[in-house]
Amino acid sequence: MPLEVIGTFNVSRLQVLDHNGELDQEFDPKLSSDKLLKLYYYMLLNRRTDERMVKLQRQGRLGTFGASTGQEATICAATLAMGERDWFVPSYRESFGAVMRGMQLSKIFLYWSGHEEGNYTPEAPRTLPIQVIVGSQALHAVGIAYAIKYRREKESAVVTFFGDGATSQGDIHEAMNFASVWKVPVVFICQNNQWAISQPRSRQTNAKTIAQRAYAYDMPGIQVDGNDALAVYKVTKEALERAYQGQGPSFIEAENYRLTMHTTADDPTKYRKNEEVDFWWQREPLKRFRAFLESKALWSEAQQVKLEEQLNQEIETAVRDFESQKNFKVDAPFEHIFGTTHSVIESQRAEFLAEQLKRQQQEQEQERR
Ligand SMILES: Cc1ncc(C[n+]2csc(CCOP(=O)(O)OP(=O)(O)O)c2C)c(N)n1
Ligand SMILES: [Mg+2]
Repeated sequence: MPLEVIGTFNVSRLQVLDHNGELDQEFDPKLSSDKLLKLYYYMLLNRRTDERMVKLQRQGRLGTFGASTGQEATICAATLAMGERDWFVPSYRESFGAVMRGMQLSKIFLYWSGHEEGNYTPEAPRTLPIQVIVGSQALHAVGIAYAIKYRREKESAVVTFFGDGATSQGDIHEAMNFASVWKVPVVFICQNNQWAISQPRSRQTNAKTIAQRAYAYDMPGIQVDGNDALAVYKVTKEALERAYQGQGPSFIEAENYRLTMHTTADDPTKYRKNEEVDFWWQREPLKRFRAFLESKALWSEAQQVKLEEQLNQEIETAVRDFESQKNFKVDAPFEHIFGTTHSVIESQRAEFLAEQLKRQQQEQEQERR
C-alpha cells in the first residue's frame, strides 16, 4: 500500500515595515495616528529607561537587571494589541508592557533592587509580575486561560511571553500541549532574541524556525519580524481575535535581537562578535518606526527633541520616587507564596526575621565599638 500523506505544514513570516521603514500596504494594520504615536512613545521610553538603568546599576544605585534594548517593538506592539480584559503574563524582558498597562515606572526599579514592593502593582490590572523562572509563566498563562474559558468570560484572553531559550524547557511544551487540548484563549509569544545568555539560537534547536513547533500542537503558528512593530501588532491582534472567538491558542515567533547584555552581570563581548551586533543595530526597531512616522508626516526632529526632554523628566521623577522610598517590608515575600498562610512558611518567616534581628544587633554592636 502506498504511503499516505496525513500531515504537512508550512511556516509564514510577516514583515510590514522593512529595515528602512518602508510600508507594505497590503499588510498595513491601519493604526490611528494616536496609536502610532503612543507606540513610539513607549518604545522610546523603554529604550531611554534601559539606558538610565544601566548607569544606575553601574553606580551601585540599582541591582542587576536585564535590559530589553532591541526588543521594544515586540514588547510594545504586542501590548498595544491587547485589551483591558486581557491578561499580560511576562518574563523578565517585558516590563514596559506592564508600564503601558498602567504600572508605575518606579516599580521596575524597586523590583530590580530586590524589593517585593515592586511586585505589587494594583494600578495595572490583569498584569502579572516579572517571572524569572524560565518558561514557567507559560503554565500560569494556560491556567488563567482555562479559568477564562470555564467562566465563559467574553473578549478576554491571555498573552504570555518567553525567550528562544525557554522553548527548550519542558514547561513551554506542557503549556502549549494543554492549551491546544483544552482549546483555551492564549497567545504564546516567543521573543527569539537569538541568545539565551551565552547560548546562541543554533544551540537551542536544529529546526529552521521556532514557529513551526506550533504545528506539533495543532495551533496556528507564524514567524514575524520582531523589529517591525506593525507586523507584531497585526499578528497579535489576529491571534487575540481567534482566541475571543473560541478558536483556542496561537503561537508567534518574533525574531529580534538582544542588543545589549543578558543582564548587567554579563559581558557579551566574551561570546559574540561585534559584526553580528552591528548587523542587528542596523535592523533595530526604533529607527525604522521613526522613519515610517516621518514618511507619514507624523514626526519631526522638533517633536523628537521635545519627547526626549519629556521622557528624561519622567524617568528622573521615577528615579527620585524610587530612591525616596525607605520603609520596605523585608518579609513581604513570605506573604505571597500561597494564597493563605501556611505553617511551614510561617516558621521560615520567623527564622528569617530572627536572623535579620541578630544581624542588625551585630551591626549596631560593631558600630558602638
Ligand atoms: C528554570 C530556569 N533555568 C535557568 C535559569 C537561568 N537563566 C536565566 S535567563 C536564562 C536564559 C533564557 O534565555 P531565553 O529564554 O532566550 O530568554 P532571554 O533571556 O534571551 O530573553 C537562563 C538559563 C532560570 N532563571 N530558570
Ligand atoms: Mg533569548
